[in-house]
Amino acid sequence: MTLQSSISSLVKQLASTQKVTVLSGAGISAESGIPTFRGKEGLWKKYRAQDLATLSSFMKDPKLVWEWYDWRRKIIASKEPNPGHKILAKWENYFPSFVLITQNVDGLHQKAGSQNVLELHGNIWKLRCTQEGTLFENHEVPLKELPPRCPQCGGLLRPHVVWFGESLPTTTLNKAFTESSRCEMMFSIGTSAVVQPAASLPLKAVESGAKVVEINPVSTPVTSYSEFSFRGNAGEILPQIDKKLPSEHL
Ligand code: BV8
Repeated sequence: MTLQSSISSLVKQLASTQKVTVLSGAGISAESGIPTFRGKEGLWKKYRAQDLATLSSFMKDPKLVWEWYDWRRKIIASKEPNPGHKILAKWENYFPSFVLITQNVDGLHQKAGSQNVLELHGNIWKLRCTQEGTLFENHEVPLKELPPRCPQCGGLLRPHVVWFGESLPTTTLNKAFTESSRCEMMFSIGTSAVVQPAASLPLKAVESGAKVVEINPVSTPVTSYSEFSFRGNAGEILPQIDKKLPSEHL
């Protein structure tokens, strides 16, 4: 099947699909110029992302971990959403039921106009007091001091993200599983599908009778049970799908 015939076949099904759920990963922000988590560009100095994104790394050297987040915030602040983010923002109002679940912490889906985003792993623009749990929205680039201190109690602030070995926000995770089990079509976009429990969401969808659509330049554990698996960039494939959709959903 050619790419265009696969897209036409998908669009035929999408035109009558009421409930769509999307799981996005770092790959959807790649075309905005943001390094993915496991790609070679995901390295910072000589460290691997997954080695820095842990509570133990933070407790051992909060300044080092904050230098890494400050570096990421600087990159993200200078980038814009790409067509992939924008199509998903448009689909939020196109499909009768549309839920966007992201593993990303960059906030680009919201910047593209997505209103209700389930952020499984938190948000890099929020800081949390390690003493009192107070949350602060902070867009300073660069941060004035590293590590930043709580303006209320002087305690250490941490990024409001979920590190490896930490539990995901319960309400958000439960909603993500519920929406994955009740959708008719689940898109897995730009994720290597290795990080749990997020990576189980497409499987949950297919076990509940949904069809899975993957968009990724390479195959992943999701590929084997996808109805459609597009080997390409999200910023190119999503607009091609959108272009073929009827202007109004049935
Ligand atoms: C937890 C926030 C309970 C920080 C991140 C089984 C069950 C439960 C837990 C585990 C389990 N097995 C192992 C675990 C532990 C661990 C885990 O999953 N480890 C893996 C690596 C084996 N999970 C956890 O620790 C989770 N916690 O389960 O709590 C618990 C509690 C105590 C003890 C045990 C369990 C917490 C996980 C959250 C970690 N935090 N981020 C930060 O960002 O700084 S995860 C990090 O990985 C990012 O959020 C990232 O989004 C996420 C997933 O990665 P991807 O998004 O997929 O990105 P990646 O770079 O890997 O891939 C990019 C893809 O895009 C590639 O496939 C590429 O081909 C593609 N691509 C590239 N360009 C494009 C593209 N696609 C489309 N278009 C393009 N242009």
